[in-house]
Amino acid sequence: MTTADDFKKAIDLINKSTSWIVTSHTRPDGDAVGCMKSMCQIASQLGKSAKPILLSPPAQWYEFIFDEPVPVLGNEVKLEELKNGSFGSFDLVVIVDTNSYVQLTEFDKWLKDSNIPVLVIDHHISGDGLGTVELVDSTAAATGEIVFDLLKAADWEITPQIAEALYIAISTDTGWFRFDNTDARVMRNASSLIELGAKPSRIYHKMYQNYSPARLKLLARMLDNLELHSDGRIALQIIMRSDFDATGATGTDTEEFVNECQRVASVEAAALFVELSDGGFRCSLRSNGSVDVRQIAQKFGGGGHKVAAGVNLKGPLENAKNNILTEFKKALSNK
Ligand SMILES: [Mn+2]
Repeated sequence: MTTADDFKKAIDLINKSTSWIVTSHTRPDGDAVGCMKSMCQIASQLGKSAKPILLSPPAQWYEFIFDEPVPVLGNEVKLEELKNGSFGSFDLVVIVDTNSYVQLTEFDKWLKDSNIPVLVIDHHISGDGLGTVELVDSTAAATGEIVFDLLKAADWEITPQIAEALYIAISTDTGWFRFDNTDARVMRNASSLIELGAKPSRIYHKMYQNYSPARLKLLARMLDNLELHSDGRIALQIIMRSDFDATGATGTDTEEFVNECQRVASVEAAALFVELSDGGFRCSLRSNGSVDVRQIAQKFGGGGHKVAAGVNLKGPLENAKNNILTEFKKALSNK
């Protein structure tokens, strides 16, 4: 939990700074980009400069959140430009929605060598302690809730733009208020953010009703290949490179697909395997609460939360599938 003292330290650190670089984890989700956007807004409101940088390309349906495209490290910005200062000089690093080196890809190479203070705002249980000051609250459903707490603690103005960004953060990390982490605090925060100017119908439309035809076709192929095991308690979903080729969809199009099979009543644990160009698989894990998928992900070098986690697995597919299926079966039989 975060204390009043933690917020005071964060506010002091912010007040002392003038120029921020703001980032989040690789494969940014709505919580990551929503918090990045709100921190950039706070900086400009306080008369400071803030440069956002992403560590991998965002899904297309998050692009509306930023006024202009955010540069991606390794694409528009090279590591060298961070190191030699041509991307900018900074006196504060703001990292939201992660506290782990592995989730920062190349950025960690710069971070480890820089002596700039770091403010971490995160809601994950595990972390590497990257921050000079850390606002870590694992009881928060989204990092957006902690940013909201910070704004209130500091008595900084919450503009409609900030309210919208924080609503995006909280609504996406709770699966639009459906997941197990949707509690009274989430609903209170959502309600306050609406009063502050967030427009749920606009946000929902921008984020959830803007599939490309290619993405819908990819979803259809994935559902067509759905595998159910253990009397339907386990669901495995698979997307191969050939599915991308056949539909024209891209990697970010698979976001949230892992949740689709949870429409089936019997499903307690689910996995989505997405084949990568190196023949390995990115595997997303979900649970209805009866299986701790973070433990399973950690066994293979991944991480996450109890009900949502991720891990990269070696191919071939049969190998990746068996690893997860065995762990799911073990966890269900221990129940
Ligand atoms: Mn999050």
